[in-house]
Amino acid sequence: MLSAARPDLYEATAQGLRAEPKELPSFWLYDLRGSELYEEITRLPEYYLPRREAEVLEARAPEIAKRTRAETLVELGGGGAKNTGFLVDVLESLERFVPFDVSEQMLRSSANTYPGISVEPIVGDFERDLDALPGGKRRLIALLGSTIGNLAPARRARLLGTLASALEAGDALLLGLDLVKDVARLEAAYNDSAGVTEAFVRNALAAVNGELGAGFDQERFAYEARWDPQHEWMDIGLRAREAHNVAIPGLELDVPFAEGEPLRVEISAKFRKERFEEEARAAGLGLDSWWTDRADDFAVTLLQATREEQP
Ligand code: AVJ
Repeated sequence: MLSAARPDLYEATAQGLRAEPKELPSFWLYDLRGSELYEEITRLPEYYLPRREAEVLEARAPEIAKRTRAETLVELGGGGAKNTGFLVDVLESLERFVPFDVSEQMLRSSANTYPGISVEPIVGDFERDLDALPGGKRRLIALLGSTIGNLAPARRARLLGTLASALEAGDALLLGLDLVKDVARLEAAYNDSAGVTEAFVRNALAAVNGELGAGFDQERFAYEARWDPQHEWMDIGLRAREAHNVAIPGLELDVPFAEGEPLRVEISAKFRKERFEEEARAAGLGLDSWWTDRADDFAVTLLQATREEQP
């Protein structure tokens, strides 16, 4: 599975490095080391997301259970997101838990067992392999942690559309969305004082060096995570400290960087209710519920396919 995905990854990597501005697919962030660092991020005082989401899920799990009466819970890209536990505990009708992740390693390490519930992991990329979703009635598909914020708008629209067509009557989608807020708090969440987020992002360079024999020199890049007010996303990556070339033998590529040139490694979009509702509607999804924590930092939203002709 993974090796089948690599040619696409290499193609996307070459394409991103030739693009303007330059970009490295965020896939490179999540190797074993990256996943460990992400775990560490979720415990940082500045990184409020998982705690805010936990607050909402803990408070609303009974209501989610009542509204969905889910028999199958699918967790997309769940590696590291421990928050599904709140749902499993409360969904009385639950028979099956399906963690769905690109990383087999991640699936193995997070292979919780729950009494009376069959755990059926799927190794796959939720942007490509949703065909692999198991059938059955009353499925609840969860994409938590604001993971959807890593997708640029066109990719997000595509994913929401695919999910809308995958949902049958009685199924529901549960999304965790980080909300637009005070810029200082957003920037602090991605510029933590312990430097863990920087290490996490720099690890993407190390991963490309390791797998493609690339010559990224950490010293020649500075870490940068800043709020983009126009797109309302955090723009996260590295910036060349000086003009230089990076050889990538595995891609037969030599990448020139100008002094000060940015290399984006990920975006993390932040959401607003009205705009997201419109985005969902356009994809064929209707909002059933929208819950936030007391501070209005983070939203959890429950959606259903509308099955109406799109204009
Ligand atoms: C896992 C995508 C939700 O965007 O906040 C955390 C990844 N990157 N710190 C996010 C991340 C830097 C995270 N998500």
